[in-house]
Amino acid sequence: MAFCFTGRNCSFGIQKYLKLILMNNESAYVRNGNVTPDNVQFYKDYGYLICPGMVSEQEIAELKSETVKIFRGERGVIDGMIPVEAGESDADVLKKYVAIHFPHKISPALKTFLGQKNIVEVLKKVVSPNVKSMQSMLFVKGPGKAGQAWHQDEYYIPTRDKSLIGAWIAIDDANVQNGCLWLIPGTHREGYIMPRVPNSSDEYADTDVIDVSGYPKENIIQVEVKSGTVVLFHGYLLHSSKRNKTSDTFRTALVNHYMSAESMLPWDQDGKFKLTEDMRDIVMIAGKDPYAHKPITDLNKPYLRPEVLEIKK
Ligand SMILES: O=C(O)CCC(=O)C(=O)O
Repeated sequence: MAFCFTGRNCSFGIQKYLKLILMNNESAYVRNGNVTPDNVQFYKDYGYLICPGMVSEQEIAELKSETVKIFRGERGVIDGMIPVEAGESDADVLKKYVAIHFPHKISPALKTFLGQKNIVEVLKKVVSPNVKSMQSMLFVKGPGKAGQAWHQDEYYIPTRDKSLIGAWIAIDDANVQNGCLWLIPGTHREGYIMPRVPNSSDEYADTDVIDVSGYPKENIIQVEVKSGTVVLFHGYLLHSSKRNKTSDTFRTALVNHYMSAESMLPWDQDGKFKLTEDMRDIVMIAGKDPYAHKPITDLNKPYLRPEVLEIKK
């Protein structure tokens, strides 16, 4: 029998042990920023890597302070922002929001952070020596806020070579209670964008979801991580996060998306922009840009994530 990566077609005996094997597999962990050949192989096989301590305490403190400034409107007021009242605490300000898309467009600190050196070193090994970034998202996900339904990021950001990768940076500790990431290892290898059905779970903000009921529960991983950990995951990997069920804890995370610079990016932002063969609102992160003869554009504007996300038309 061929080895099954997702567990969907495994016999029960194998299913039971797959999660255990993955969670205890040292190859899933990038230690001290040192990417080993086993890490690279693990990413190919299972579509994710966990990098504890990849972002320093000082960088985390800077990200926290920048998050507050962004949501207080100090980096520019974004449509939908609620004016801050005199004396309002940071927590009370942040509780009003779920996330902002493209914060690097207004925050020089977050634009610089796209090139965080430890993350770049991993990307160069698992994606390509030539890497570009096209999007960032800053989640605050305060108490009670809903999570993101099962999805694949390449549904939204289609590359031509399946090289999309998310670098999910835990600014706060993330755990099951406050809505950590959930992944189904190996699903990126199924190699296609899966159909979506209406969502009926109030765990999620989205009106649609990929039905994951065919995967054994044993193979779905809850990625509980400490602040400063980076979780890297493939653009075809099934992932989600549930509602923050705490009454007083945020689950702040910055997600930067990257891809190989060799691939063009036919991305129309869910119909927001005219579809072109290569969306050039990018930031080069490493190596050479084969398309440097084409100008870099400034298309995307930051926007606040709505509490309910409509199905992509
Ligand atoms: O952080 C989350 O809650 C969800 C993140 C996510 O789905 C993504 O980065 O694509």
